[in-house]
Amino acid sequence: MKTLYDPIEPYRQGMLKVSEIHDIYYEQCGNPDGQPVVFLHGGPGAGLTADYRRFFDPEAYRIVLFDQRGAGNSAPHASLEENTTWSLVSDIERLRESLGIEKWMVFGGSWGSTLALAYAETHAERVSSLVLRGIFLCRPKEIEWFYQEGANAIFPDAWEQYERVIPESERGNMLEAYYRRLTSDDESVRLEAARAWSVWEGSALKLIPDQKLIDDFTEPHKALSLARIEAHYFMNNAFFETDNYLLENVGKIRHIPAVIVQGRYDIVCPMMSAWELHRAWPEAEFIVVGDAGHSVTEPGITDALVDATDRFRIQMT
Ligand code: STX
Repeated sequence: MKTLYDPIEPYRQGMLKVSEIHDIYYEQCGNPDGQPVVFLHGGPGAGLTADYRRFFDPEAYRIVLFDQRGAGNSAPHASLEENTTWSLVSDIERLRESLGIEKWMVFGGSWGSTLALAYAETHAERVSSLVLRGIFLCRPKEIEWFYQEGANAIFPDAWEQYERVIPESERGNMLEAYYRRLTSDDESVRLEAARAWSVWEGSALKLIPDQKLIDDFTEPHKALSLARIEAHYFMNNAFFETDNYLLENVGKIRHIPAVIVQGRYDIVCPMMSAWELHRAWPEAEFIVVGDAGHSVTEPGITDALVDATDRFRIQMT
C-alpha cells in the first residue's frame, strides 16, 4: 500500500487577482523544475489542507495548489458574487499563464473532479493527464441523493442534525431551505445552518465514520465557505447548460491519459456517476477501491492516487 509523501512546505506562495472583487491564494511545492500538476480541491468551497501537497513525488513534480474563489485563504471569504464554475475555469487558466506553464496534470476529487472535467473539456490542449477521484458530475440527481433523499437511508443518525435546522414545513426542498438561511442577513442564522450542513457532509465521508474529522466541520471559517458556496453552486446546477453537460462533452478529452479512482461505498458521490463516466470514457483507467467511501484519506484511495501520480511520473521521464 502506498501512503502520502512526507509533509512539505511551499517554496512560494502568493495572491492572484482574478476579478474586480476576487483574489485567490496559491502555493507551489516540490521541484520548481519538475512536471507541473494543479490540485483542485472539493466542495466547492472546502479550501486546501496541507496534506493535499503530499500526493506527488516532490522531486518529480512542481505542485501548484490554490484556494478556489471564496475558499480557504482566498478573499473575500465565502463570497458568492462572481463565483461560478466558469469563473473558476478561467482562474485556472489565469494561474497557469501567470506561472509560465504550458501544460499540466490536473488532479481533483469530488467537486475537484467536476471542476477538472469542466476545465479539461474547455482547455483540453493544456492538460497532459487527469487523475480523478470520487466522481461528482453535479447533476440534479446527485444533489438530490445527498441533500434531499437517498444518503439519509445510510446515515439516518447524522441526518437528524441536518434536518433539525429546517422546520418541517420547509423540508420538501432542503437545498432551498438551507440556501435561504446560508444567505440570511443574520450571522447567527448563517452560522447555525453552515455548521449543520457541513457536519452532515463530514459525517458521510468515510466508510467508518471518524469523529475527529466530523468535529473539524464545525469550525466556522471552513463551515461557512463550504456550505454557502456549495448551496450556491447546487441551486444553479453548477452553471451547466444541461444536466449531463460533463458526460456530453467527454469526447473532447478522451485522448488525454487519465485515471479514475472511486470508492465502492462512497455515499457522498455514489459510484453510479463514476460508472457512467467510465462507460462514456472507456480509455481512462478505472479503479474501484472495494473498501472505501468518499474520503481522500481512506487508505485504499490514497494508495491508488499516489500510485497513479507515480506512474505518470515514470511515463513522462
Ligand atoms: N460535495 C462534494 C465534495 O466535493 C458535494 C466534497 N465533499 N466533501 C468534501 O468535498 C471535503 C471533504 C473536501 C469537505
